[in-house]
This record gives sequence, C-alpha cells and structure tokens, in this order.
Amino acid sequence: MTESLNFPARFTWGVATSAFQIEGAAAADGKGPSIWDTFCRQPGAILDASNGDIACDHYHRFEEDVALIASLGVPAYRFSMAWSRVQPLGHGAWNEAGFAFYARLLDALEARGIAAHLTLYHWDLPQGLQDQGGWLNRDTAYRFADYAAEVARRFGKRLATIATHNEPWCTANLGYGNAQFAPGVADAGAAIQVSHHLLLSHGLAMTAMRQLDVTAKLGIVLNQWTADAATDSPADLALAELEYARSVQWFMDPIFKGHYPALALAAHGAAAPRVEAGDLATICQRLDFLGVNYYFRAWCSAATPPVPAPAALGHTDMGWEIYPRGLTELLLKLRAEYALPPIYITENGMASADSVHDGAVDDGARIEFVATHLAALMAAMDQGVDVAGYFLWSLLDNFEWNSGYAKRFGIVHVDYDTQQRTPKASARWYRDLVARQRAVTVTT
Ligand code: IFM
Repeated sequence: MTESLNFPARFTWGVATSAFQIEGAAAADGKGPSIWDTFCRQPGAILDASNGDIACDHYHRFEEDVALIASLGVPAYRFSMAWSRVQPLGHGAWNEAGFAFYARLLDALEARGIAAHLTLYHWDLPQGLQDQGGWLNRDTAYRFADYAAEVARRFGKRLATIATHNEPWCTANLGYGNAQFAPGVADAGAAIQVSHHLLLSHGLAMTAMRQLDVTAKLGIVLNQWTADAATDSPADLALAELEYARSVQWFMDPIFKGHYPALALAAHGAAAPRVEAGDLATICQRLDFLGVNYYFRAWCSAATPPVPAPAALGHTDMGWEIYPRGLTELLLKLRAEYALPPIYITENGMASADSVHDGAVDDGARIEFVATHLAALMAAMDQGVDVAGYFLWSLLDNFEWNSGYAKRFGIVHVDYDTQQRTPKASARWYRDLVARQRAVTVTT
C-alpha cells in the first residue's frame, strides 16, 4: 500500500530511541543515578522486575547500532541524552566523560551521514534533583534550562533538531498522577503543578538556547490523540471534549496561545496550577518544529460499564487500539486550532510479541501498522498539513518502562542474554520503503 505514496523531497525518514531505554551503563564513567534507576528498585514497579542497568548495552555498542541504522539506509536518528550522565546531580559539576560519550555518538552518526535529532529530557531526571523535590519543585525548571544551554553550547551546531521534552503528559500524569512511572507519586494535584513546571522549563530552555549560536531547530515533542465519544449522548460528548482539553490542549494552548484551556482549568478547580507572572509568556514562544507522537486514540464512554471501542483493526501487544485514521484526524484538528510550525511525527510504531525463528523475525503486523499510519499521514499532508518527517519507534527492542523488557517495539530484535541484534522483517521493509522514497525524491 505504501507503493503509491510519494512523500516530499525534503521529508526526513528516521528511527527513534531514548537513553534510559537502550544505553545501560547505569553507573559508568561518572554517571549519576536517575529517578528510573531508583524506581526500578521498588518492588512491583516494573512488570518483569527488570531495570536499565544493561538494557541494550548501547553505551558500549553504539558504533554497531549506528552501523545498523546506516545499513537500513535511514538518514535520521532521534535519541535522547541522559541528563545524569552529563551532570550527575542535575546541578553543579558537569561530567566530561558523559559529554564525551555523546560526542563519540555524534562522530559516528556524522561519519555515516546520519542527521542527529536530540531530545534533552526523556523522563530520566537526575535523582539528585528528585531529592530536592523533582518536578514539583519550581527550581527544577531553572536547572533544566541550565542543562539545555550547556548541551546547546557544546552540540548546537552538530544537531539537526533539539527537543526540550518528550511527552510531558507522561511525566506529569504517569509519574505524579497515578504512580505508574518514576518517581512513583499518586497525587492528581501534584501532576497538574508538575505539568506547569515542565512547560515552564520548556520555555526557559528555549529562551536560553535561543541566545546561543546554534543551528539546530528547536521544539518540543508531545504525545497526542483525538478523543472520540463512544455515542452521541451529551455525557459521552462532554467526556470526549474534556479529555481532549486535559491532554492535548493542556500542553498545546500554553505553548501556542499563551493560556491554559478554560474547560480543563475549570475541571481542575482548586487543583489548578500555581502560575507566576510572566510564566505563560515564557512558555508561549516560537517553535521551529512540533514533534507529535501518535499511537492510538482516546475512546470516551461515560456509561457503566463503558461502551468498548469497536477496534476494527485490533490491538497491539500493549493493548492499544490500532487506529491509523486518528492520525489524519489529529493533524487536521491541530492545524485548524493552532498556527503550527512544521510537524515531525517523532514516534509511531507498535509492540508485538516477536521471537526469532531460523534467524528471522516475521513481524508482518508491524509492517501493516506502519504502512497504514504512513497512508494516514499522507492523507493529512494531502490536505495541507506541513509534516517534515517521520521517526519510527523504535530502532531496537528496549526497556519499555514499567513493562520492562516484556514489550518489543523494535524493528530490530534484541536478545538480552547475548545482545545479538536481528533485523526483523519490518526493518527490511522500512529500508526498502525509505530507499524508494529517497529515489523518488532524487529523480523528481
Ligand atoms: O517507549 C515509549 C517511549 O519512550 C515514549 N513514547 C511511547 C513509547 C511506547 O510506549
């Protein structure tokens, strides 16, 4: 089905990972602990009782992994920096050995002609900052801006893009709202205040990086979904509207409009965040790009028991409904509501229970998933949405947070006993797709 798709000449094709999920080397060369190192030690926190100590051992195998990306002909790589690797406590001294690792990674990418897309914060806050209150402490936003400026100063001319945060919705709601993620707090009010501090930290970091001589494009990555009402009942419609306001608009409105959405603010009532004078102006500033991570839609039913989503295309191994049309609908809705910079789809992909048979991994369902989502993306672009690129999540099977290693998102299978990498059928399929698209690009 992707044969008929023609993406624009300058479209960026990529694969994505994040530091804690693949690097391992949790205490190597002066790295400080992060909240995920701590959280993994809490009994019952991680499904398979695993941790990120070794993960995909990418810290020691990054050259092999970059060669793998090159062998797939994929010209862009999105990854994140472990803050506590370069600043062990999250404040104070920098760790030169940590920066040296990322310099070596950039060397390897540059040697292969692969563009580097960096995320500054993909959930692994230095434990040293958590000990001072973590994201509930407003001061953490200022520490984050210091970190962003230092990274931009050192690498801002070697990176294609720098995203401040990955999915702050998750940091706030899963980390502080329901304790599924580090640091494991269950306090709805705290989650709302944390979301404000995350947004503030984004704005402060943007301001700090803009003052430097960087060529990297600057932006943020948000996980987003449409919220569909199960029926036309007023209760379901209201629930869907509130869900969209509390998740998508809660982050988009401050960034693009300079205020929180009234509906969500009213719903939060006394738990509305403490916002200081000037905060919203700091948050609402020009982005060079918006990263959108899309996996599923929200299905909203006020009934008891809830009306289930039809899920005509089934579910992934995460139990998430497969709904490619939602990507088209989301992008069109965003375009209608905001004055947007170019969008990157910074994550999209699926978990499936993959295993190696005779040296091969047949993950046809993943191929179908990506193909249908690319078609949905093209449909939005055909209707005028400016999309600059697509990053498949993920290059490698990796540590899937509170699911541990039990869920596999990679287009490359990882045997965690041997660290053997085995490209799945989807990796070859993506390689061919990217080659075809780039060939079309060159000849048109
Ligand atoms: O693995 C995660 C990633 O770290 C953030 N976005 C969603 C992915 C799948 O759950």
